[in-house]
This record gives sequence, structure tokens and C-alpha cells, in this order.
Amino acid sequence: MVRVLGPVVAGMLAFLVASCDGGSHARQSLGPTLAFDNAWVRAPVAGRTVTAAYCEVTNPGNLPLDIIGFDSDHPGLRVEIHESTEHDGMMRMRRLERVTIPSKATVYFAPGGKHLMLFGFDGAAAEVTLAATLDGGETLPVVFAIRSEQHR
Ligand SMILES: [Cu+2]
Repeated sequence: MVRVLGPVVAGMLAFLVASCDGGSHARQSLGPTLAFDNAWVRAPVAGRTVTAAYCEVTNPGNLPLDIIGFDSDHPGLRVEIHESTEHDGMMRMRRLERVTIPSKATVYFAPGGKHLMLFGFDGAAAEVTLAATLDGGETLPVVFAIRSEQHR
């Protein structure tokens, strides 16, 4: 029972098809997914509770995915998505409502560019889990290591 499917439908049904034909490339879930690498939070300066976090986000799928925010269970912590830009030699930050991760591409959250801004972070942890929220409502938990400045 081989069916011919368009690429979009084929991606969404990959799990179901694999479970029928016993294929070795079954996806682990039906939902969209992103891979997060090198995720880390800059340890806040002593006495400060605002800091930034960085990561590399790869979309292995055939459809673009939009990240619309990050949440955390860490007490008092609030996260915004920001982008640093330079205007006339001045660095500025603006808040982004969403970041699109194109199909088969990696988006870098890195110093001087897109980053996560953490507010109310006490730094009292070796790592912190931030859950990326996708446009469709899915959440993807990501463990960020806390690193001091010199490790970047
Ligand atoms: Cu910022």
C-alpha cells in the first residue's frame, strides 16, 4: 500500500507511514521539532539579574518553524527574544515577536545578534531549562548551561 503524497503531507504523515511499512526512519513524534545546540546563559554579573542567553537552532524539517517565545519554571525568570543591531556606531537592542527558522537551516543566537534576554535571573543554578514556544503552540524544552564570560 504505497501512497503518493505531496512533500508537506508526507512530512506530517511520516510517523504514520513508517509505522505501517516498518521503515527505519520513523520520527519520534508527530509534532514539529527543532534541534538546539551550544545553548548557554551568560552568568549574570554579581548583583545583577539581567543577562543574555545564546544557542544554535536547526530546523531539519521541510517546513519553516516560528519561535514566538521562551518560558521557564525558574522562579521569577522572564525571557524575551532580542536582536542587537548597530546604528551609527551605537549598539541597540530591539525585541522580536518571532524568529523564523527556515527549513534545513540553522539560526544563530549569538553575541552581537539575536539573543535571549533574561530578566530576574538569580544565576543560582548550574543550568536552566527554557522552553521554546512554537507558533502552533508546541513547546520544546532546552537545557541552557550557565557559563561565565570567559567561556564564550
Ligand atoms: Cu537584549
